[in-house]
Amino acid sequence: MILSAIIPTISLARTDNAISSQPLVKKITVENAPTPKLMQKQTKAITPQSQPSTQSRNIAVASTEAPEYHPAISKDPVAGTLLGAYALETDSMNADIYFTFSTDNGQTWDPGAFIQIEGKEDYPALEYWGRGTTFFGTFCPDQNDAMGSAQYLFEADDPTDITTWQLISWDWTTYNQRDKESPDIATYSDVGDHTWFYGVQVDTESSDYSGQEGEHIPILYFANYNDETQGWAWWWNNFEYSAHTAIDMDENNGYMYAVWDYDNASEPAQNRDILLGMADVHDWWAENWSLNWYTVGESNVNETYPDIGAVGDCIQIVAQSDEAGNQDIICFYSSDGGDTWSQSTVVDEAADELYPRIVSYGEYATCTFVKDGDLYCCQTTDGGITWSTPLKINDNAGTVPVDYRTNDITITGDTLWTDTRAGNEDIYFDNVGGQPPWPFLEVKTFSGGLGVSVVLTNTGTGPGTNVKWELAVNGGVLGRINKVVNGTYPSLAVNEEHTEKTGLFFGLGTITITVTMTCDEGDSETRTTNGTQLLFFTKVNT
Ligand SMILES: [Ca+2]
Ligand SMILES: [Ca+2]
Ligand SMILES: [Ca+2]
Ligand SMILES: [Ca+2]
Repeated sequence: MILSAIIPTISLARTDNAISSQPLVKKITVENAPTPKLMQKQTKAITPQSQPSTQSRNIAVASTEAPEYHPAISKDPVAGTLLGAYALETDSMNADIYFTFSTDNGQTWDPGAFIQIEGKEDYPALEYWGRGTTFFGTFCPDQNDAMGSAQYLFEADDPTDITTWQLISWDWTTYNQRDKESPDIATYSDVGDHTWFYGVQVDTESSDYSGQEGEHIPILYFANYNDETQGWAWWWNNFEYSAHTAIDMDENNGYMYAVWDYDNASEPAQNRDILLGMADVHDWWAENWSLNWYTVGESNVNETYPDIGAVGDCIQIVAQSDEAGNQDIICFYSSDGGDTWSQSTVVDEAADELYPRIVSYGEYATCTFVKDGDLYCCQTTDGGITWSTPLKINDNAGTVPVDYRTNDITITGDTLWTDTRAGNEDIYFDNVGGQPPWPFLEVKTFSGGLGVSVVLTNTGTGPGTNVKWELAVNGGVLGRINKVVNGTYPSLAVNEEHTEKTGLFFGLGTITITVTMTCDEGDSETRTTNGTQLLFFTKVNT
């Protein structure tokens, strides 16, 4: 069934609920906010290894006799490469994190590599960086690995070339940290030459650091923007008994949104709430330690197991709710970068719907959850207000472990999950549909000569409609060069190319060449370059 409880956005209050007159979202003022602590990084080796692979409609990605579980997946939307990770338990004392990749949309998976560390690593998380072919990841250390304080950063500059993979780590026992639980990572790539600024990791851990002690408290990690050998850790003992973190970064503006469920001790009637931290990570580059905290949730309801997606100021938080006496999936959503929030229901049948995960692509988002041993997905196309009827992903009924982080999903619907159909836990893949085909307008080349010419194209996954373009040349001595040509393509197919020219013009001096493209689907492109005009001849800087 489809479910949509649309709550008015203006007051932030659930006006339909007589029990609660409290606002849904409340700002938290933190006295004596902590500052981050700095630590040198270390590196570890990665061991290549082989693994078998078989195929069906649901595709087996990793299916040894050993238990494989807690998969993560991310996609490079330009190259189309999928990178996956999962934990493999070799015995009761050891599990390792395995990484695998696919260059054919998940039909076949490379043996990849695993990271050999003593003890049981768990809960990998992966994210495409947003630029080039780079991915970053992390995972939870063993509880004896630096007392469970070890922070790991996996980096794959090219996911298809294991020799480019590396593992960086930090040992936070210097600051008496311990007992990390289940980390997540969000990436950000608009960082100029500071390419080691991967983004932000979040986790829950405990601290014995004098004056900043706490049990099960939120912690954020990020690179030192000014020194690639260092990283920061920033823990918040104001929020004890937090759990189940997730983070996403709005790639359009560098805002990060992190969530935990936590014990709202200051207001016991709230039961558990969602703790939401929002920050502009650009501030941190200047060591301007700014992070705004909010609680999200209702009185007399436990909101738990949150996940979050954010793109283009559209944010969706999905979580479990026990308001109806069983577990349902709810969504808190915002379309203005977190200024105002509303609540909707994703699914609320009588059975327990558990462990939601979400991937957001603006107004569109895909949510998965587990029910009765099956994995389901549903979508919103209106920013979280309404949700489609859930579809079952696994072919065989009742084979998905009812377990936190038993699956992961990409924006294009590529899903990895744990499945026991063959008698033990294996990793399976399927595509459940996601972001619709989309144009990506691009200026392929600029060239000079007798006038300026450019090659315009669409490198996206779907055609662009009503593509308007303009090519403008300005400058010269006394600004006398001002040549503009423009036009419209009714449709621009994927990889279709057009060469557009200014034609001959006359002038002398430095020029600026600007190309703009727009289309009805909303994609736009502006590219600028400089050149020199020598009478009839144009030289373009490349
Ligand atoms: Ca291990
Ligand atoms: Ca609550
Ligand atoms: Ca339910
Ligand atoms: Ca297995």
